[in-house]
Amino acid sequence: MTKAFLTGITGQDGSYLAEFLLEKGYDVIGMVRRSSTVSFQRLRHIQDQLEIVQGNLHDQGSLISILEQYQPDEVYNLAASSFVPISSHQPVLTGDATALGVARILEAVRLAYPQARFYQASSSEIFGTVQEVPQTETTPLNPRGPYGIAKAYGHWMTKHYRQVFNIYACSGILYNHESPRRGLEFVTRKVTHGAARIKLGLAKELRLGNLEARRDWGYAGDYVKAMWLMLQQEQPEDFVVCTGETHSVRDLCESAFSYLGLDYLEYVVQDDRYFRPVEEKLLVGDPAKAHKKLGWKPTVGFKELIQMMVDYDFEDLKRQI
Ligand code: G4F
Repeated sequence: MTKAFLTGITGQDGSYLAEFLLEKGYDVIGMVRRSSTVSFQRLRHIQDQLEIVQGNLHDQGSLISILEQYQPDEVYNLAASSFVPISSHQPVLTGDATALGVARILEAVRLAYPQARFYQASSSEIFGTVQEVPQTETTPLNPRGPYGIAKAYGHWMTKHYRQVFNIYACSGILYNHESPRRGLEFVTRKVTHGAARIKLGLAKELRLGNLEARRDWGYAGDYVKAMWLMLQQEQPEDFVVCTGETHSVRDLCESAFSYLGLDYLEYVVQDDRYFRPVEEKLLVGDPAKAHKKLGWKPTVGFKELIQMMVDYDFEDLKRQI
């Protein structure tokens, strides 16, 4: 049986990837940090098929022992503190987990099981104030803010271990990817959940930041397939993974509210509290390399994605009333 080891298994991407790998017949081992409140909410339907191990990206020894014990064929490093604004309030913690955590897990691979193939969850945030539009795998990195800077470190370390230690290591430079399993603090889910609450009479308004901010939003279930494909190639390489299409937060509101028969202009309020001090503009990727070399293409478009999320939130909230 092919074995995969995942950090970040309890998150959105971890749950979709675990599901995908189980369907492929993998033995899936997921690392969780010990805490009194670990949430397995996204894994409940597959939890009995997973092997859950205690470990921590802050603890080098725990990573080495896991790699020694399980000798996984594939390692997916998905764990990170993923909400960008929080990283400005916790720059040291962000650096320790999202940057040094990558070095620690790569060291564990090198020392304990260098045959493993390694996937690093890189991010479009590494491009920061973009140096070209659209961004490709060769666009210079120019991150701003602790999150992007930490992800850029992880990105370069992955390249370093590939080039210097000959480890099959690659980074997926993923643009925003969403689903009904997205955290409520991210704008897509905040909007779909907020619109569903208003429709059900549970709220009267939705307070958001910059409605003109634009992002490339794809479906997380599609993006985990690209992660897996990256580890099935002959040579390890980095790939930009995105739809190549951007929409504004305003478009997002329009789609979600109109799907529920509502006019977003009557409910959405712009609130300074949710504006970012610096807004990344023109984050637009070119997925041509992933299309060509991986044969990967997104299957869920923007409107379909938003409708899927609204449907989920509406039904879920209705059940709770
Ligand atoms: O949903 P967001 O918080 O995602 P963001 O910051 O783009 O980061 C996500 O995608 C990155 C790239 O894949 C990942 F690296 C990262 O871990 C995370 O998954 O915000 C999206 C946009 C921003 O421009 C923000 O200013 O929405 C704008 N926005 C407007 N009003 C808001 C709000 N964002 C949030 N979270 N809340 C608002 O009220």
